[in-house]
Amino acid sequence: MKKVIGMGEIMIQMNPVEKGALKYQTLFERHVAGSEANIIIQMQKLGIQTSFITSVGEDQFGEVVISTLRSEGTDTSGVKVDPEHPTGVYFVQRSYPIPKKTKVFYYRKGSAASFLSQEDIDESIFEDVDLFLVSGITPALSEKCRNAALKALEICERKRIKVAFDTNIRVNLLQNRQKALDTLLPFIQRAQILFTGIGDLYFLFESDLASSIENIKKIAERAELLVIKKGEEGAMCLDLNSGKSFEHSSYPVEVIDELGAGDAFDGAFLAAYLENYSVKECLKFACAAGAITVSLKGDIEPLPSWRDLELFIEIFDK
Ligand code: CKP
Ligand code: MG
Repeated sequence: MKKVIGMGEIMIQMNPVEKGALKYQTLFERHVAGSEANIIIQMQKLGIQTSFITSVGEDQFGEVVISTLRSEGTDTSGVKVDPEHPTGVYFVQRSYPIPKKTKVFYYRKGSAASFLSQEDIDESIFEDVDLFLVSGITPALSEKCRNAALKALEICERKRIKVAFDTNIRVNLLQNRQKALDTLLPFIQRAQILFTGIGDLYFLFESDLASSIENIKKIAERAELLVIKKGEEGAMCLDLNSGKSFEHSSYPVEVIDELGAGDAFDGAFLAAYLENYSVKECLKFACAAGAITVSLKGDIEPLPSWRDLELFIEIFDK
Protein backbone atom coordinates (compact mmCIF):
# COMPACT_ATOMS: atom_id res chain seq x y z
CA MET A 1 0.00 0.00 0.00
CA LYS A 2 1.32 3.46 -0.92
CA LYS A 3 2.00 5.84 1.97
CA VAL A 4 1.60 9.64 1.89
CA ILE A 5 2.16 12.40 4.46
CA GLY A 6 0.47 15.80 4.28
CA MET A 7 0.99 18.96 6.27
CA GLY A 8 -1.13 22.06 6.78
CA GLU A 9 -3.81 23.84 8.75
CA ILE A 10 -7.21 22.24 9.36
CA MET A 11 -9.98 24.58 10.43
CA ILE A 12 -13.58 24.56 11.43
CA GLN A 13 -15.67 25.66 8.47
CA MET A 14 -18.95 27.41 9.24
CA ASN A 15 -21.05 27.07 6.10
CA PRO A 16 -24.44 28.83 6.04
CA VAL A 17 -27.55 26.83 5.38
CA GLU A 18 -28.65 29.48 2.84
CA LYS A 19 -26.83 31.32 0.05
CA GLY A 20 -26.26 35.07 0.31
CA ALA A 21 -24.43 37.80 2.21
CA LEU A 22 -22.83 36.48 5.37
CA LYS A 23 -24.17 39.22 7.61
CA TYR A 24 -27.74 37.97 7.09
CA GLN A 25 -26.95 34.32 7.82
CA THR A 26 -28.16 32.95 11.13
CA LEU A 27 -28.01 29.19 10.58
CA PHE A 28 -24.74 27.41 9.88
CA GLU A 29 -23.53 23.86 9.30
CA ARG A 30 -20.26 22.99 10.99
CA HIS A 31 -17.72 21.30 8.72
CA VAL A 32 -13.99 20.57 9.02
CA ALA A 33 -11.64 21.54 6.19
CA GLY A 34 -8.19 22.64 5.12
CA SER A 35 -6.69 22.31 1.70
CA GLU A 36 -3.90 19.80 2.40
CA ALA A 37 -6.08 17.73 4.74
CA ASN A 38 -8.80 17.62 2.08
CA ILE A 39 -6.25 16.30 -0.42
CA ILE A 40 -4.95 13.71 2.05
CA ILE A 41 -8.44 12.51 2.97
CA GLN A 42 -9.33 12.20 -0.71
CA MET A 43 -6.28 9.96 -1.08
CA GLN A 44 -7.19 7.96 2.01
CA LYS A 45 -10.69 7.40 0.57
CA LEU A 46 -8.96 6.09 -2.56
CA GLY A 47 -6.99 3.45 -0.68
CA ILE A 48 -3.75 5.29 0.10
CA GLN A 49 -2.32 5.04 3.63
CA THR A 50 -2.12 8.61 4.93
CA SER A 51 -0.72 10.56 7.84
CA PHE A 52 -1.06 14.25 8.66
CA ILE A 53 1.11 16.87 10.36
CA THR A 54 -0.70 19.80 11.94
CA SER A 55 -1.37 21.57 15.21
CA VAL A 56 -4.78 22.21 16.74
CA GLY A 57 -5.87 24.08 19.85
CA GLU A 58 -6.55 22.28 23.09
CA ASP A 59 -10.22 23.08 22.57
CA GLN A 60 -13.51 21.58 21.42
CA PHE A 61 -12.76 22.38 17.76
CA GLY A 62 -9.33 20.76 17.99
CA GLU A 63 -11.04 17.59 19.18
CA VAL A 64 -13.38 17.71 16.17
CA VAL A 65 -10.43 18.07 13.79
CA ILE A 66 -8.61 15.09 15.29
CA SER A 67 -11.69 12.87 15.34
CA THR A 68 -12.44 13.80 11.71
CA LEU A 69 -8.98 12.71 10.59
CA ARG A 70 -9.25 9.51 12.63
CA SER A 71 -12.72 8.66 11.39
CA GLU A 72 -11.47 8.88 7.80
CA GLY A 73 -8.55 6.58 8.66
CA THR A 74 -5.72 9.15 8.53
CA ASP A 75 -2.94 8.62 11.08
CA THR A 76 -2.79 11.48 13.62
CA SER A 77 0.53 10.75 15.33
CA GLY A 78 1.92 13.94 13.71
CA VAL A 79 -0.85 16.13 15.16
CA LYS A 80 0.13 18.45 17.99
CA VAL A 81 -2.32 19.79 20.55
CA ASP A 82 -1.34 23.35 21.50
CA PRO A 83 -2.62 24.57 24.88
CA GLU A 84 -1.84 28.22 24.08
CA HIS A 85 -3.38 28.87 20.68
CA PRO A 86 -6.85 28.09 19.32
CA THR A 87 -8.00 26.00 16.37
CA GLY A 88 -8.65 28.25 13.36
CA VAL A 89 -12.17 28.94 12.15
CA TYR A 90 -13.56 30.34 8.90
CA PHE A 91 -16.93 31.34 7.55
CA VAL A 92 -18.17 30.76 4.04
CA GLN A 93 -20.38 33.03 1.95
CA ARG A 94 -21.97 31.23 -0.99
CA SER A 95 -23.27 32.68 -4.26
CA TYR A 96 -22.90 36.31 -3.19
CA PRO A 97 -22.23 38.78 -4.70
CA ILE A 98 -21.27 36.57 -7.65
CA PRO A 99 -23.62 33.61 -8.23
CA LYS A 100 -21.97 30.21 -7.72
CA LYS A 101 -18.80 31.82 -6.33
CA THR A 102 -17.77 31.18 -2.74
CA LYS A 103 -16.00 33.75 -0.57
CA VAL A 104 -14.27 32.93 2.72
CA PHE A 105 -13.75 34.94 5.90
CA TYR A 106 -10.91 33.58 8.02
CA TYR A 107 -10.46 33.77 11.80
CA ARG A 108 -7.10 32.02 11.69
CA LYS A 109 -4.55 34.66 12.73
CA GLY A 110 -2.60 33.34 15.72
CA SER A 111 -4.12 29.88 15.31
CA ALA A 112 -2.39 26.78 16.68
CA ALA A 113 -1.41 25.69 13.14
CA SER A 114 0.30 29.01 12.43
CA PHE A 115 2.65 28.25 15.37
CA LEU A 116 3.70 24.88 13.96
CA SER A 117 7.51 24.87 14.00
CA GLN A 118 10.50 22.79 12.93
CA GLU A 119 10.55 21.02 16.32
CA ASP A 120 7.07 19.68 15.58
CA ILE A 121 8.25 17.77 12.51
CA ASP A 122 9.07 14.27 13.69
CA GLU A 123 11.35 12.59 11.17
CA SER A 124 10.33 9.10 12.29
CA ILE A 125 6.90 9.36 10.65
CA PHE A 126 8.60 9.81 7.23
CA GLU A 127 9.75 6.18 7.27
CA ASP A 128 8.73 4.27 4.08
CA VAL A 129 6.76 7.22 2.76
CA ASP A 130 6.18 7.44 -1.01
CA LEU A 131 5.05 11.06 -1.24
CA PHE A 132 4.90 14.26 0.82
CA LEU A 133 2.17 16.80 0.09
CA VAL A 134 2.01 20.45 1.05
CA SER A 135 0.57 23.59 -0.52
CA GLY A 136 1.28 27.33 -0.71
CA ILE A 137 -1.09 27.97 2.20
CA THR A 138 1.23 26.42 4.81
CA PRO A 139 4.39 28.48 4.15
CA ALA A 140 2.17 31.58 3.88
CA LEU A 141 0.74 31.12 7.39
CA SER A 142 3.87 32.29 9.23
CA GLU A 143 7.66 32.19 9.05
CA LYS A 144 7.61 29.38 11.65
CA CYS A 145 5.27 27.33 9.46
CA ARG A 146 7.38 27.99 6.39
CA ASN A 147 10.48 26.76 8.22
CA ALA A 148 8.60 23.70 9.41
CA ALA A 149 7.58 22.93 5.83
CA LEU A 150 11.17 23.51 4.66
CA LYS A 151 12.37 21.01 7.27
CA ALA A 152 9.90 18.49 5.85
CA LEU A 153 11.38 19.13 2.37
CA GLU A 154 14.88 18.50 3.75
CA ILE A 155 13.78 15.18 5.25
CA CYS A 156 12.21 14.24 1.90
CA GLU A 157 15.48 15.09 0.15
CA ARG A 158 17.47 12.84 2.46
CA LYS A 159 14.98 10.00 2.30
CA ARG A 160 14.35 10.41 -1.45
CA ILE A 161 10.64 11.01 -0.97
CA LYS A 162 8.73 12.61 -3.83
CA VAL A 163 7.08 15.97 -3.18
CA ALA A 164 3.72 17.16 -4.48
CA PHE A 165 3.00 20.87 -4.15
CA ASP A 166 -0.06 22.97 -4.99
CA THR A 167 0.66 26.71 -5.30
CA ASN A 168 -2.77 27.40 -3.69
CA ILE A 169 -2.25 31.18 -3.55
CA ARG A 170 -4.30 32.88 -0.82
CA VAL A 171 -4.00 36.59 -1.52
CA ASN A 172 -4.93 37.57 2.03
CA LEU A 173 -1.98 35.55 3.34
CA LEU A 174 0.56 36.41 0.63
CA GLN A 175 -0.39 40.02 -0.18
CA ASN A 176 1.47 40.53 -3.45
CA ARG A 177 3.23 38.82 -6.31
CA GLN A 178 6.77 39.30 -5.01
CA LYS A 179 5.91 38.02 -1.53
CA ALA A 180 4.21 35.01 -3.12
CA LEU A 181 7.20 34.21 -5.35
CA ASP A 182 9.67 34.58 -2.46
CA THR A 183 7.57 32.47 -0.10
CA LEU A 184 6.80 29.65 -2.51
CA LEU A 185 10.05 29.46 -4.51
CA PRO A 186 11.77 26.51 -2.72
CA PHE A 187 8.56 24.49 -2.87
CA ILE A 188 8.02 25.10 -6.58
CA GLN A 189 11.69 24.26 -7.18
CA ARG A 190 11.51 21.00 -5.25
CA ALA A 191 8.18 19.50 -6.30
CA GLN A 192 8.08 16.54 -8.66
CA ILE A 193 4.35 16.97 -9.06
CA LEU A 194 3.31 20.58 -9.24
CA PHE A 195 -0.32 21.69 -9.18
CA THR A 196 -1.41 25.20 -9.97
CA GLY A 197 -4.39 27.01 -11.44
CA ILE A 198 -4.96 29.73 -14.01
CA GLY A 199 -5.71 32.27 -11.26
CA ASP A 200 -2.50 31.41 -9.38
CA LEU A 201 -0.41 31.55 -12.56
CA TYR A 202 -1.81 34.96 -13.42
CA PHE A 203 -1.13 36.22 -9.88
CA LEU A 204 2.47 34.96 -10.03
CA PHE A 205 3.42 35.99 -13.56
CA GLU A 206 0.87 38.57 -14.71
CA SER A 207 0.90 37.22 -18.23
CA ASP A 208 -1.09 34.93 -20.53
CA LEU A 209 -1.30 31.21 -19.90
CA ALA A 210 1.36 30.17 -22.43
CA SER A 211 4.00 32.58 -21.05
CA SER A 212 3.09 31.78 -17.43
CA ILE A 213 3.62 28.09 -18.15
CA GLU A 214 7.06 28.85 -19.59
CA ASN A 215 7.85 30.98 -16.51
CA ILE A 216 6.85 28.37 -13.95
CA LYS A 217 8.65 25.63 -15.89
CA LYS A 218 11.89 27.61 -15.54
CA ILE A 219 11.50 27.64 -11.74
CA ALA A 220 10.17 24.12 -11.33
CA GLU A 221 13.57 22.50 -11.75
CA ARG A 222 12.53 19.03 -10.66
CA ALA A 223 8.94 18.84 -11.81
CA GLU A 224 7.95 15.72 -13.71
CA LEU A 225 4.29 16.66 -13.99
CA LEU A 226 2.86 20.18 -14.14
CA VAL A 227 -0.89 20.08 -13.60
CA ILE A 228 -2.93 23.20 -14.36
CA LYS A 229 -6.51 23.51 -13.11
CA LYS A 230 -8.69 25.68 -15.30
CA GLY A 231 -11.97 25.59 -13.39
CA GLU A 232 -14.93 25.28 -15.72
CA GLU A 233 -12.55 24.79 -18.63
CA GLY A 234 -11.20 21.55 -17.13
CA ALA A 235 -7.53 20.82 -16.59
CA MET A 236 -4.29 20.05 -18.36
CA CYS A 237 -1.15 18.17 -17.45
CA LEU A 238 2.27 18.60 -18.99
CA ASP A 239 4.47 15.54 -18.70
CA LEU A 240 7.81 17.30 -18.57
CA ASN A 241 9.81 14.09 -19.07
CA SER A 242 8.16 13.13 -22.33
CA GLY A 243 7.15 16.64 -23.42
CA LYS A 244 3.58 15.42 -23.96
CA SER A 245 0.56 17.41 -22.85
CA PHE A 246 -2.88 16.10 -21.86
CA GLU A 247 -6.23 17.85 -21.38
CA HIS A 248 -9.56 16.93 -19.79
CA SER A 249 -12.72 18.98 -19.85
CA SER A 250 -14.72 19.66 -16.70
CA TYR A 251 -17.93 17.74 -15.98
CA PRO A 252 -21.13 19.80 -16.25
CA VAL A 253 -22.63 19.76 -12.73
CA GLU A 254 -24.59 22.28 -10.68
CA VAL A 255 -22.22 24.31 -8.49
CA ILE A 256 -23.38 24.48 -4.86
CA ASP A 257 -20.07 25.17 -3.13
CA GLU A 258 -16.87 25.39 -5.16
CA LEU A 259 -14.63 25.22 -2.07
CA GLY A 260 -12.46 22.14 -1.90
CA ALA A 261 -12.85 21.23 -5.58
CA GLY A 262 -9.17 21.86 -6.26
CA ASP A 263 -8.25 19.63 -3.34
CA ALA A 264 -10.50 16.78 -4.44
CA PHE A 265 -8.88 17.15 -7.87
CA ASP A 266 -5.33 16.95 -6.45
CA GLY A 267 -6.16 14.03 -4.15
CA ALA A 268 -7.74 11.93 -6.90
CA PHE A 269 -4.94 12.80 -9.33
CA LEU A 270 -2.26 11.78 -6.83
CA ALA A 271 -4.00 8.58 -5.74
CA ALA A 272 -4.41 7.54 -9.38
CA TYR A 273 -0.78 8.50 -10.08
CA LEU A 274 0.46 6.37 -7.17
CA GLU A 275 -1.64 3.48 -8.48
CA ASN A 276 0.16 3.82 -11.83
CA TYR A 277 -2.75 5.05 -13.93
CA SER A 278 -1.83 6.97 -17.09
CA VAL A 279 -1.70 10.78 -16.91
CA LYS A 280 -4.86 10.89 -19.03
CA GLU A 281 -6.71 8.70 -16.54
CA CYS A 282 -5.35 10.64 -13.56
CA LEU A 283 -6.84 13.80 -15.12
CA LYS A 284 -10.19 12.10 -15.69
CA PHE A 285 -10.48 10.89 -12.07
CA ALA A 286 -9.31 14.29 -10.83
CA CYS A 287 -11.90 16.22 -12.87
CA ALA A 288 -14.64 13.83 -11.71
CA ALA A 289 -13.66 14.20 -8.03
CA GLY A 290 -13.66 18.01 -8.41
CA ALA A 291 -17.12 17.95 -10.00
CA ILE A 292 -18.58 15.71 -7.28
CA THR A 293 -17.20 18.06 -4.63
CA VAL A 294 -18.65 21.29 -6.07
CA SER A 295 -22.11 19.71 -6.10
CA LEU A 296 -22.31 19.61 -2.28
CA LYS A 297 -21.41 21.70 0.76
CA GLY A 298 -18.37 20.81 2.86
CA ASP A 299 -14.91 19.92 1.57
CA ILE A 300 -14.44 16.45 3.07
CA GLU A 301 -17.89 14.88 3.04
CA PRO A 302 -18.32 14.78 -0.77
CA LEU A 303 -14.85 13.33 -1.50
CA PRO A 304 -15.54 10.15 -3.52
CA SER A 305 -14.35 6.56 -3.22
CA TRP A 306 -13.21 4.62 -6.34
CA ARG A 307 -16.70 3.16 -6.61
CA ASP A 308 -18.32 6.61 -6.47
CA LEU A 309 -15.86 7.94 -9.06
CA GLU A 310 -16.55 5.05 -11.40
CA LEU A 311 -20.32 5.45 -11.05
CA PHE A 312 -20.04 9.18 -11.76
CA ILE A 313 -17.79 8.70 -14.79
CA GLU A 314 -20.00 5.93 -16.16
CA ILE A 315 -22.99 8.30 -16.20
CA PHE A 316 -21.22 11.44 -17.37
CA ASP A 317 -19.00 9.86 -20.02
CA LYS A 318 -21.92 8.04 -21.66
O1 CKP B 1 -8.29 25.22 -3.31
P1 CKP B 1 -9.51 24.68 -2.69
O2 CKP B 1 -10.77 25.45 -2.96
O3 CKP B 1 -9.70 23.24 -2.99
O4 CKP B 1 -9.22 24.79 -1.12
C1 CKP B 1 -10.19 25.09 -0.19
C2 CKP B 1 -9.65 25.13 1.21
O5 CKP B 1 -7.59 25.44 3.32
C3 CKP B 1 -10.67 25.70 2.17
O6 CKP B 1 -11.48 24.70 2.67
C4 CKP B 1 -9.84 26.35 3.26
O7 CKP B 1 -9.90 25.61 4.41
C5 CKP B 1 -8.43 26.38 2.70
O8 CKP B 1 -8.54 25.99 1.33
C6 CKP B 1 -7.84 27.76 2.90
O9 CKP B 1 -7.02 27.92 3.79
O10 CKP B 1 -8.25 28.66 2.14
MG1 MG C 1 -6.69 25.03 -4.41
